[in-house]
Amino acid sequence: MRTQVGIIGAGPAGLMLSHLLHLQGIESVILETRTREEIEGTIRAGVLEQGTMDLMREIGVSQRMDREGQAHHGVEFRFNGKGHRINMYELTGGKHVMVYAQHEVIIDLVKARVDRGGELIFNVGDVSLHGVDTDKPTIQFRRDKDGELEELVCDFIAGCDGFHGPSRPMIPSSIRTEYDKVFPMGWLGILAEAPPSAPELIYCNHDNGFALVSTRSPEIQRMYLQVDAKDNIANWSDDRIWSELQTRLQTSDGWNLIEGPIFQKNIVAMRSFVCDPMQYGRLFLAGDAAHIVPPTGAKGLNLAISDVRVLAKGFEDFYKSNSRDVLNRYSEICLRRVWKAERFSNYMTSMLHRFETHSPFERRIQLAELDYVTSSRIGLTSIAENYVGLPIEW
Ligand code: RFL
Ligand code: PHB
Repeated sequence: MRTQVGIIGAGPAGLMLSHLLHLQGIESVILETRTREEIEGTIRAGVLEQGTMDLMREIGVSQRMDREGQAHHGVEFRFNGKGHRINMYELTGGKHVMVYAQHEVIIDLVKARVDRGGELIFNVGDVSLHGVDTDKPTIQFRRDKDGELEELVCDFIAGCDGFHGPSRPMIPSSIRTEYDKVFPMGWLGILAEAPPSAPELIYCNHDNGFALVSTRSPEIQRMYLQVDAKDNIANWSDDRIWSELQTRLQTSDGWNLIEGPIFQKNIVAMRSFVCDPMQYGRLFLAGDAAHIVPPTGAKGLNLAISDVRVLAKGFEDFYKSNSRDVLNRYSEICLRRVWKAERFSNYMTSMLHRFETHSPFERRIQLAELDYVTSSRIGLTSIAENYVGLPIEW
């Protein structure tokens, strides 16, 4: 088998890249270890930046997002039992975010690829990369996990295979620097059947730890609680979760958190990670394969999308004008934006969570930081500008 761009992984990065390439008349094949049902059912991110939303519209995959997604013009920071609204729309000159779940984006992108005859091979096994520093890199794999070993010959390979995929280790360790920070806390996330308790997301700092109120639809709500990274979900009964959410989110103005049956709960670890460079020979990494952010800034999925935007442009220039300029600078262009998203995610995480190691002095500094950013126009604008998403600087 042969193709122009072999894509490993059908997450947001791989699917979006394949669709962008298709629109430019460039062929690709996606190889994915999981089944279509699995990728379409995995609950992850929820917030799309303005740029991600604009791109979905530009490429004709936004019908359901525009119908079912929720445009949010503001976000609340809550601390000391009081809410402070950040009016992103006004502060950024009309930009906002869209609350639309990642698995819905996946469903829309898979459909767009399948409807246009795109080649997506699900449920593959034994995926390995070969000759990434030659002109004809190849990917070996088995269909249905244990079929015959097959080979996909490519001009380029896009490693969109997430944090644990086989692509990143193909960049020789002698030229690869990995920057890593593991946080001592995790997020316990729930999905509950209940009406929304608030019109916008609430990021809450409390003495007991962070809490986040998000949403999925008028009937389904998504909430998170800071827990210890080593905590076990078995320690968290539904009653304990609600009681802790109620405590952390309580205000003095009569605001009410609406409870309902919890039908999904899990704990996710929090880390920051960056791989530099994001390319080697004819291999290009995109999304979580190259970098991870803690979820506090809602940036992971959006970074995956901005990476493949740059990569698609690089391939377009290569095939249409034989120019390698963007491809050569791929890593440099992406990392500039990636590091700013790492900075913002790290900042939001530090400002909003409780750290065991904080002295009473550091705790007061944290609250002063929150007070400053929610009361100064410059502080507010900085949060708003980063939250709706920074531009790609070519
Ligand atoms: P993905 O989504 O991990 O997709 C990688 C795909 O590669 C496949 N794969 C392989 N395929 C073939 N061969 C192999 N050997 C393979 N190994 C792996 C995997 O099966 C998978 O399908 O990476 P991608 O495309 O880079 O997308 C990144 C995003 O998924 C991720 O950054 C976000 O989910 C992070 N994130 C959030 N991002 C946001 O922008 N906004 C949010 O609000 C937000 N909230 C979150 C989040 C992540 C969370 N978790 C679970 C870590 C909330 C949470 C709780
Ligand atoms: C979500 O709705 O899953 C969500 C929202 C905001 C975040 C992270 C996750 O910062």
